[in-house]
Amino acid sequence: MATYTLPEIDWQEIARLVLRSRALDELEEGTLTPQKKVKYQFSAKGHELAQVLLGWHLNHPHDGATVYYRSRPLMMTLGLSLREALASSLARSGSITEGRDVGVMFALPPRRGATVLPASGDVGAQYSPAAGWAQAIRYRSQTLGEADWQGALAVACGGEGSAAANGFWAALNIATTRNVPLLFFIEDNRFAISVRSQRQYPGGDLTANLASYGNLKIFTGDGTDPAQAAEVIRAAVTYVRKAQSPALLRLQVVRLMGHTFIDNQAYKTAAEREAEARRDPLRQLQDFLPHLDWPALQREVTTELQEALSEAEAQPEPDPKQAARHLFYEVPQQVGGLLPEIRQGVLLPMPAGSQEPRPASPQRVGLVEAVRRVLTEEMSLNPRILVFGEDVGRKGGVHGATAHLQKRFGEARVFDTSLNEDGIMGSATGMALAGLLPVPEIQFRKYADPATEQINDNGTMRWRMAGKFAAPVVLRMPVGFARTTGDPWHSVTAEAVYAHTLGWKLAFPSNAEDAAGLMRAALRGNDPVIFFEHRALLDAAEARCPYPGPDYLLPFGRATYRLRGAGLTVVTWGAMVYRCLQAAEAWPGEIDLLDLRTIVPWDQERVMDSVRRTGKLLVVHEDTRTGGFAAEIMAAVTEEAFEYLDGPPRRLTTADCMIPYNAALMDAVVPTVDAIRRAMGDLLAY
Ligand SMILES: Cc1ncc(C[n+]2csc(CCOP(=O)(O)OP(=O)(O)O)c2C)c(N)n1
Repeated sequence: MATYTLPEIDWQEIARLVLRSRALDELEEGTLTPQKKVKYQFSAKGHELAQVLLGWHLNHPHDGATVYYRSRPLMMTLGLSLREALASSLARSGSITEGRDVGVMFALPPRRGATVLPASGDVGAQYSPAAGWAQAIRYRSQTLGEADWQGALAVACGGEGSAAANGFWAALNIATTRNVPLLFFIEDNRFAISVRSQRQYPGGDLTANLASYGNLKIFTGDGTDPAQAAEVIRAAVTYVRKAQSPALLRLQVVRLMGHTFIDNQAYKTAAEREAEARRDPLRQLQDFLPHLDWPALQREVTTELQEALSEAEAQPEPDPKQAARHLFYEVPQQVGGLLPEIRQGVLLPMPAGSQEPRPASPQRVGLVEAVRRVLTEEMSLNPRILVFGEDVGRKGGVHGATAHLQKRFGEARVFDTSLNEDGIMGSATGMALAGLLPVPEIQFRKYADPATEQINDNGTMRWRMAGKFAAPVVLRMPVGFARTTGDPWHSVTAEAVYAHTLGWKLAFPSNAEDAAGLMRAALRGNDPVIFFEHRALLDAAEARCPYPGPDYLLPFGRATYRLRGAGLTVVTWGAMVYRCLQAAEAWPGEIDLLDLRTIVPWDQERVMDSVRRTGKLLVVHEDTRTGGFAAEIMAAVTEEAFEYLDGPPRRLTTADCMIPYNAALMDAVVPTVDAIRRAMGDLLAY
């Protein structure tokens, strides 16, 4: 642990930090919230001491912490100023999220030690990103040999209620199976809003239930008792640093106020509330430090707070014109992905690549082979890329996309995970925040369902943090029906769902050349990308192309013409490209066939150009009809090119049902060549 020394506890400073948090809560509860200047108030009263002591120990420059809405004392210990805290509560500029998120939803670049990863409003979602950060510590210190990462740890904070959520169990599984340095820091105040801990897990004591969990060291203590809290927090942090293995610390604390300001705690008895008040950690700290000049300290804090309030109130309101900015990369983020270290000169910039395919040989490769080659080439160039998921290691993936990668790059970079999509995606986010480039695989599109929360939170992160944080990840998943059959589970495409998921780019290549170019663009980009690999095309003859070379990069948002014609614009993507090509053989020279290639962003300009020439539009897709992406394209064409239309925009899609197993049933609902031909004929004749 070359870079790390265990800090001495400066109790006067601990007292100041506890008092600051207390005074801030009381200012909000007593004045700012009743005045409606603060809209949501989450009091940390009763949790402060435990959090301040934790923050005190997170002094390694590569520690990472995930927090929740009650974590402000921890944030202030890690360097959040009172002015920033107040500006955040008041939704002013100069706040952490520039008024975009609730005032206690924080993140912090490293100031006094730990980086704080962007908080999620989804209870339980904070855990697996911390497991990803912990894995990055392992990878950067051991595999990349970066000495300054040695001895770092990740910590994830949450209430006892959060430990009932899926996200907690996903992360517990990921952290313990990968055995990474993660401390679960559970602040147990016995209530999740009004629900008592006995309803969260049997007996209400998390640690009793976890006593025999493998690779998990358990610590417990009273988080309101200064001596005990300090000792157990120090022991837990030291254990995780030294063992580089997970631990869970359950601290019993009290929530002295309601869940939020408007919660009157009518569900607690008077005796319970009195008992909680007697355990107030501030009172216990005053008894523990009788020689401290508490009145003087209180005066200092009051003055500081008044000054901070004036400064925060003097901050302008955020500019409404900027409200929708930062969904995608436009300004370099301070934390996450490769870019911050490229800007610091630690990493070389990613090569620009060539937009011209330059095949070295006319030999054609399949789509999945193209993806594998790009991964191999980019992993050779960039040691920050990690590939993981179910069966991707020794087996090489159930579709073969990662075959031989583990042998070539080693188990630290290419590895199997537990069957845990929530944890796969969440840990990918944490790894990306710690400066890696994760390329997780989800085995089939449908099985990304359990990862939805983490996919959403990753996608919105850049916007939520006003451009300061981002976690670029390339998330690969096979989609669509197979060559000879379909079924409701393995054949889902549902790209419209991800088109509606904020902050993700979405690639849907129809052939090997496009797949290679888009995968390289994704890996050299600075935004999260969902990369669809169509099952019927993985090794299909029609999707095979000469490999376009190790530099080829196809920027997102460029549709391509597969056919040129003057009578009808057909827009499609994925496997439907080939059905449309076949159908169009009936109308030589008539069909302007556009393969969209990426759904987010989609090439509006080229679609409009084409419609302006042909006056007619047919959109064909494999996804279901209602709310499908065809509806978006038709709406845009109606808005932008209405006066050029010589007929109603039409769509041909899968019916609103799942993909059936029986081939005849499948043909009855998925657009077939015949159905496409009929639709083309109808529109041409219109
Ligand atoms: C996934 C999800 N479900 C429900 C909520 C609503 N909610 C917010 S806080 C909370 C209680 C959490 O309690 P606990 O984890 O014990 O933390 P505490 O507030 O007691 O510190 C609930 C149900 C949410 N934000 N996210």
